[in-house]
Amino acid sequence: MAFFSKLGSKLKSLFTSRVIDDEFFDNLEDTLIEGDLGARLTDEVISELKNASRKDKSLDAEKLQVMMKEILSKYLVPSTWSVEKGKENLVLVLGVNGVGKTTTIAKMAKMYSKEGYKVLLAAADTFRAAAVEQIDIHAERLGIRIVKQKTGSDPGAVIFDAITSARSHGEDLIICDSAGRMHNKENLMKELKKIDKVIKAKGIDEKNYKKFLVIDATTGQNGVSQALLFNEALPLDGIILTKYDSLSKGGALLQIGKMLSLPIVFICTGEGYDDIAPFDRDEFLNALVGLK
Ligand SMILES: Nc1nc2c(ncn2[C@@H]2O[C@H](COP(=O)(O)OP(=O)(O)OP(=O)(O)O)[C@@H](O)[C@H]2O)c(=O)[nH]1
Ligand SMILES: [Mg+2]
Repeated sequence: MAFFSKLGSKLKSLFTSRVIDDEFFDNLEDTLIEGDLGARLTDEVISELKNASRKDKSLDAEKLQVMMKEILSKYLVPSTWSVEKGKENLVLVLGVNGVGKTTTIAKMAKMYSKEGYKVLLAAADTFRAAAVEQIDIHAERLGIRIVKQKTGSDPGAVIFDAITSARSHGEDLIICDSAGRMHNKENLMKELKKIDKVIKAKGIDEKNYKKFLVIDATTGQNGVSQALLFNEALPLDGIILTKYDSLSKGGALLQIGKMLSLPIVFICTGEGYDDIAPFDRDEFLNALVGLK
């Protein structure tokens, strides 16, 4: 999968064109801040690299670049989640409006059904007009069963029905859409907690129930606040990064990793159904620090 990290291309030219001096570190610092790594993580990277280069004068730019990759790698944990065949698995997809929840759900549905799983979609974004229709169109195109009610109905009830329905039809994976916006943030968080209660009350095994937050790679710093907010309402199990194909920087993912140590499940790089892949840390970091 090809990544186009803006941060990566800046770092690549910085690491190849310069001698290691104060100006280099100043430039590096500016680039990392601009790439959404945030002040704390940037400080950590700069001071570790400065220390290393002070201790060992023979460290060239390339070695420092590799070192930077190592520093950052501890904040990106690949997910070990997998769907357990023959069991009830449920994924609740969360995120603010427009990040790519519904598109990602369609991608996951296609991917897992291709792998031989029986997938059921739950249209639990009942808040936004046309949201039900949107996921329904994907279900139709992909030939995947969907449980839905009309706009304005209770999202918890939709998921309740979906679980009941999956039990009688034998689907192994239920993927639930959710609203990205309500009248206000408090309402949204309250609603999500209610949904979570319904899922637990239905007796889905906790180890097969996952709450994944979708983060848009182009939003930068905002993605960090979103992760903190959702995680406070409902403890998250992982992050899905979308839109890592346009002018994204990707640094926010590292900040989220540093603050919440959440595993990264998938990276999405386009609007097509197949533009999704499990998170590959090495590949991601090479692109991010400009090593490839
Ligand atoms: N370039 C690119 N676009 C994407 C990606 N994922 C989603 N999109 C686009 O982003 C827009 C919003 O996607 P949706 O899936 O509707 O987002 P959502 O989170 O469900 O939005 P709401 O239902 O309004 O909360 C659409 O135009 C998608 O085609 C991606 O990985 N790359
Ligand atoms: Mg949607």
